[in-house]
Amino acid sequence: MKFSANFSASVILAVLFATAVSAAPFLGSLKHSTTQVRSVGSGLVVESFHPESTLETFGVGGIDHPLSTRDEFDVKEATVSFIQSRLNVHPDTVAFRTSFANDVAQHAFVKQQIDGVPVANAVANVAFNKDNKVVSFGSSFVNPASVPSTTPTISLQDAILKAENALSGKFNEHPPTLEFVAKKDGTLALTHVVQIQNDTTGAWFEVFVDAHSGEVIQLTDFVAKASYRVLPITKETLPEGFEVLTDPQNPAASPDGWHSDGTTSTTVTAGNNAIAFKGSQTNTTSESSSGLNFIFVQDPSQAPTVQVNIDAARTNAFYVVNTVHDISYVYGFTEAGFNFQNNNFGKGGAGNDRVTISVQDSNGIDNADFATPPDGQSGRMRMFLWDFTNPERDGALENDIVTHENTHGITNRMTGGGTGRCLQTLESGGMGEGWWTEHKNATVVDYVLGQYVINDPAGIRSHPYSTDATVNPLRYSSLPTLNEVHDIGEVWANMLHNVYAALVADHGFSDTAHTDPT
Ligand SMILES: *[C@@H]1O[C@H](CO)[C@@H](O)[C@H](O)[C@H]1NC(C)=O
Ligand SMILES: *[C@@H]1O[C@H](CO)[C@@H](O)[C@H](O)[C@H]1NC(C)=O
Ligand SMILES: *[C@@H]1O[C@H](CO)[C@@H](O)[C@H](O)[C@H]1NC(C)=O
Ligand SMILES: [Ca+2]
Repeated sequence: MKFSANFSASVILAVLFATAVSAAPFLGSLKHSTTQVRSVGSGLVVESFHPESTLETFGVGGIDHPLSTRDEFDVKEATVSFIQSRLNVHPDTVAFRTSFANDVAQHAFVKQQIDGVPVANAVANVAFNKDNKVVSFGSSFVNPASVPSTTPTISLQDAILKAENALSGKFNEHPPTLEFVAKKDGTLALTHVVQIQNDTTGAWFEVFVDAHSGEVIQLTDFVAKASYRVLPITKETLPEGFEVLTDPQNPAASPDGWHSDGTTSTTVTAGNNAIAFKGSQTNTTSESSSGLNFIFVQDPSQAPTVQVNIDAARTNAFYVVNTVHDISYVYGFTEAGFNFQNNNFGKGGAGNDRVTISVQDSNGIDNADFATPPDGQSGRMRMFLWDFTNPERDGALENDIVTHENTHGITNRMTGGGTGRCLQTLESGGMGEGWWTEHKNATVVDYVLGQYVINDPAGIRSHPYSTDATVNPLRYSSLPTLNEVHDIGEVWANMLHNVYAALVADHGFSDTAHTDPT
């Protein structure tokens, strides 16, 4: 159908939506699910709007679509005719975009279109089963109160300038489009859609500039944010309290973040440096409630094995191992230094060896371990439950234990050229002990390992690590009397603690030491 812009829009809308059943209303009460406020660039605040969506499911058997009686199934025609009948809209309103099929279903995706212009934030999806019946239908189609002219009054060139200034970046030459955006007040805006990047900050936005007013009215942030509810790396044990951290990764060490190897992205605790799981290595999906939001509120009154506590534990272990990866990376444990990464980004060393973290591993109790095969094979971390308390406690929630295990991997890889063969004798094995990350300031306090899991302030070693010889009398000369790897490790750890204290006394403490090795 071809009409002049204003005429067609109002007539089509009036007719098409007169009896619409599922076109989304603009409800102010749906604030949290429909709007995203972002502060960007030079003080600009943009409230992006995503119309409410409806979802209907029709059981595994599904329901017919209007073209079901035809011999040939055409996913495009079936989708368009189903949406047309379900929403009681004209076929021209439904712009088929794409589809894909897997073993059990075929999924089709469409955009709403008004007068030939797509509505960027009004979409729908239909799933068909193998018998070509409709099993589910989701829609955020809108019924706008008014439609502006489809001829821009602001030129594309001006829109690009606006976007570049507002977002502090450069237009990246990706072909711009002209699209409608449904606004919260029920109106539509015609927009120039351009991509803006800033190579320094890594920012990458899709910017919707109103083609009549020149205002930036909507943003898509292509840089995925990840949030984790964890015990931050400068805290040692759980009573110090969880915090929600957003994007804690260091781009200098993990250029594609913690959930991508450059080719495959995930929304679970799996990425280029580590994968954390309970059960099998593929069993990471249930923890991912929405996107990259790993917000699981650990419940200390319940067993560590209830789902939310498993999820909290693998989130924390994943966070700690990735953080230790990023810290050790800037100090030289890089791809060429035989570190643990799946993709080495062409920077040397052997890849495909991210750390596998088995939380609540069923093969042990009251312990944890780390196996370090040669560069090119994954380091294997196993975290066990501790049964000193009721309910039991989870080693994955005590940062010093996770860090301690992880540093076995670092010391075993950084000695002997990545073979994992070097620290095999008793004394050298002990040298793999005793590294930690919880220093907060220049005050070097005595250090206790494992006090949370065994619920004893003295921890699991014979003495706290201390600069005070009356608190910890262990010296290098103690070694000949010791015959167990952890006992020997304690001595080395205490020496390391004293070296650290001496360095801080001489050079001071740096708040940015975890990201800035200078
Ligand atoms: C990118 O961001 C940096 C830091 O905010 C800023 O100094 C620079 O001007 C921006 N680049 C462009 C092209 O706007
Ligand atoms: C997956 O993890 C759950 C706990 O989150 C566990 O009960 C189940 O046995 C695991 N399944 C496999 C196949 O490992
Ligand atoms: C300094 O660090 C010590 C030990 O980590 C801690 O107990 C203390 O609260 C910290 N002080 C400040 C001001 O953060
Ligand atoms: Ca490696």
